[in-house]
Amino acid sequence: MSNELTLKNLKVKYKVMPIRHLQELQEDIDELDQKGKISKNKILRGYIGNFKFQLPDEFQEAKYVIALALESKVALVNFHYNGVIHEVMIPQNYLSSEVTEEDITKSILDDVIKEPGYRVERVRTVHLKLLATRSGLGKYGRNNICYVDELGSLVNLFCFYTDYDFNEDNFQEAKMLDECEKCSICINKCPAQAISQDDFIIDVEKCITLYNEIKGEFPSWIEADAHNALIGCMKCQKYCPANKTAIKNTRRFEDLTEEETMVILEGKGEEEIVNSIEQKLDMYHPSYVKYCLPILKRNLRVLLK
Ligand code: B12
Repeated sequence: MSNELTLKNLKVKYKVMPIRHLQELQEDIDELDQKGKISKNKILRGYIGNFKFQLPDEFQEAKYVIALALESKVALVNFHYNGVIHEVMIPQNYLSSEVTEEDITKSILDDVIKEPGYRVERVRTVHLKLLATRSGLGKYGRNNICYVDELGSLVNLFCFYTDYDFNEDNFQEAKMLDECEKCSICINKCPAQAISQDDFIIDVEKCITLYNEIKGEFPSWIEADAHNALIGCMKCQKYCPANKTAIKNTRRFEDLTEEETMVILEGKGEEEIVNSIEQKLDMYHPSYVKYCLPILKRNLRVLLK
C-alpha cells in the first residue's frame, strides 16, 4: 500500500492500525499524567480534558484507526502601515485548506477502501501527535511536534475510525527524528525557553502560542519581541533543518491596505472592510476573523511596534 494520496494538489499521507491499540495509547497518556508530566494548566486542560483513545459509543463496529497528515502551507501577508510594508507570517494551522474533511473522507472511501458499505468517521478528541507517531506516520521532533517524511511538520493531522479491516498493523514505539539527536536549534530559537534537551513534553505554560491564540492580556513576562506571527508562533518550526524544504512552500495572500490594517489595529470597522480582510486572510473558518478581531488587534499591535 502506498499510503499516499494527492487531493487538490496537496499531499496526504496516512497509516493504519487496529483499534485495539487505542488502549495502549490511552495508557501512555494516563501514565504520563499520573507521573505529573502533563501540565495542569487550565488552558491546556480545556483543550485536552475530554480527549480519550477509546471506541466511540456511536461506532462500536470500528476496526481500524487511520492517522492522516495533510500537507499545509504557511502563509505570508504584507500589512501596509504608515507607509511601510510589514511582512507577517500566519502559521498553517490557523488557515483554511482547500481540502475539506469531506474531501478526505470521500477519498479514503473511494481511493483507499474502494469497496462499498464501509463507514469512515473523523475523531477530534484524541492526542493526534501521539497517534501519528505510534501509528508510524511520523516522528516527534525535539520541539514536540510531529514530522512526516517529505512534509516536515507543516501538516494538519487527522484521525479517522473505520469499520474496514485493513489487515495491516503499523503500531510502534514513538520515535524522535534522527536529526534532533545533535541539534538544539529549536531549543535556542524558542522565544520563551519552552523546549528542553531532557524532556519531550514542552513546558506548555511557557509556549507563547498558549496565550496569543486566545483572547486576553499577555502575561507580563512575555517579551514584546517574542511574537513573530499574526497568531501562534513559528520559531520552533521555521529554523528547523527538518523543515528546510517544507517551509519554502508558502502561500502568499493579497496585501492588507493601510485602511484594513487600521481596522485590525482598532479591532473594529465597517462590515465591508472586515469582510475584505476575512477574504484576504483565509483563516480556518469563514467568520474566524470577526471572532478573533480582538486577538488579531492585540497581536498585530505588538508585531508592528
Ligand atoms: C493542546 C494543543 C496545543 C497546546 C499545547 C501544546 C502541546 N505540546 O501539548 C498549545 C496551545 C501550546 C499548542 C501549540 C501549538 N500547536 Co497545538 N495542539 C494542541 C492539541 C489540541 C492537543 C495536543 C496534546 O495532546 N498535548 C498533550 C501532550 C501531552 O501530548 P504530546 O504533545 O503529544 O506529548 C507527547 C510527547 O511528549 C511524548 N513523548 C513522551 N515520551 C517520548 C519519548 C520519545 C522518544 C518521543 C519522541 C516522544 C515522547 O509523550 C507525550 C504524550 O504522548 C493538538 C490537536 C490534537 N487533537 O491533538 C494540537 C496540535 C498538536 N497543535 C498543532 C500545532 C501546529 C501547534 C503549533 C505549532 C501552533 C503554532 N504555530 O503556534 C504550536 C506548537 C507548540 C509546540 N512546540 O508543541 C498541530 C501539530 C501538527 C504537527 N505537525 O505535529 C496539532 C496536531 C493540531 C492539528 N490538527 O494539526 N497546541
